[in-house]
Amino acid sequence: MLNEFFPEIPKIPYEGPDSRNPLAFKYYQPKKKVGDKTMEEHLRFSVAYWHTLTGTGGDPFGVATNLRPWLSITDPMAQAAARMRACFEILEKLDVPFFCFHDRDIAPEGATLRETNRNLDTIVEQARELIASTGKKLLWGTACLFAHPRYVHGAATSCNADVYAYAAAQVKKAIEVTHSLGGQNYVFWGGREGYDSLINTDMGLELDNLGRFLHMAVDYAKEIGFTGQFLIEPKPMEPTAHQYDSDVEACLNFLRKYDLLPHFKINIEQNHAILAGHTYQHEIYTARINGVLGSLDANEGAFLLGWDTDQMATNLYEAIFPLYEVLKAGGLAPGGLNFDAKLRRGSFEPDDIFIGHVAAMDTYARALEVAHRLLESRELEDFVQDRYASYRDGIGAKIVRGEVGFKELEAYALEHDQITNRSGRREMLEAIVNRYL
Ligand code: XUL
Ligand code: CO
Repeated sequence: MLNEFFPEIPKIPYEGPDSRNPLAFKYYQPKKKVGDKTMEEHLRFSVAYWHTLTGTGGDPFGVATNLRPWLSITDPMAQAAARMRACFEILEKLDVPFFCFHDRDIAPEGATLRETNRNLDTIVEQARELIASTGKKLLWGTACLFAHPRYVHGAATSCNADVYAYAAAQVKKAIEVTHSLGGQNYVFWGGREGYDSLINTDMGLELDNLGRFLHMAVDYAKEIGFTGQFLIEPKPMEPTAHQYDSDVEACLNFLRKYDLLPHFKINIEQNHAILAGHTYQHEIYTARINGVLGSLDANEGAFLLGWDTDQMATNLYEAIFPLYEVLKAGGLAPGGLNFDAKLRRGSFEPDDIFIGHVAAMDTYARALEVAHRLLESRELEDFVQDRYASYRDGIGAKIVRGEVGFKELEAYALEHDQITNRSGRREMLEAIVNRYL
């Protein structure tokens, strides 16, 4: 096992719920069966390279705080290589099967696009060897189309066609790299694809251009034989005032309008859902009933703050219903559960990386068991089924079968205008859920 950067951290053991060791699992047992799959098969955990390896701990008000062993290496490529080795050490010690990255997380930009591509190739070669020797896998790759100043006005929705072309070249390369590492998905999060103000924006052209861009990606993937799942990751705001892929429903509309629906599913992030004024469950449920649930970015936003805090998910209750939806959808694969989460700025010591992931993995493992028991019991399912019983026969069945119009319904209503409703029993159901915690 790799043991270069965190010699004091062992491979995280399972010690069970009574353990008081922050570096031990209380609930996550990869091979434990939950229903017909193991925890590992259900959860498909992934470490997010940008937060866990490249993140500095800096925030808009203060500089970097993270203490990381590889930061003493000053040569940028040597430091990038060290980070990649550290990534695999983390994956092995945590028993996490997957990782995700943006192209620029793993290798630094050079002076030219050619040099940048060469840097990327060098680190990708190293990643390929580490994948081969450890059996770890790439859940998804993506391109960072938002950090560099060239993307100040967006990438595929930039007002500048040269930027559009550069972004296309970058995504082409990122898809090639993802393909070459056996990546199972490729993500498009609309970094700066949106607007700050409509006063200087041609929204129609920008959206048409984004549609064209994604078609080019689909065509190119086909050309090189990349069969991984393309995913769009919605977010309503930040960094722009309005992000075009604002929530699952907006993405569905966009994908339908531009004939992209057959080629894309959705990667749903908790913090983005709550910024959109939705729950995580709402977004996953919406994706499920529209057949586009692709993958999850599992994190937690601060409910009192209006920005993307990307906290490690440790709130058990908040994790249950997302997994309830995943179970109802029949699972996430080839998607997974990516910890797009950063440690708090104050949690800056190297072992916080492990403590944070163990806490989040245990949260999701325990939530999975709760969600599974709840679903198996059918306590909520039966209640909901009964609540809509009026649509199974009589006039309701005719509505569902499309056999009646307004005239027939008016005739029915005139004869049945004394209406009785039944309680929705929300509090009773919430108390039922509490019994499963
Ligand atoms: C940004 C975000 C991204 C995507 C990948 O809010 O979530 O890190 O997950 O580009
Ligand atoms: Co994300």
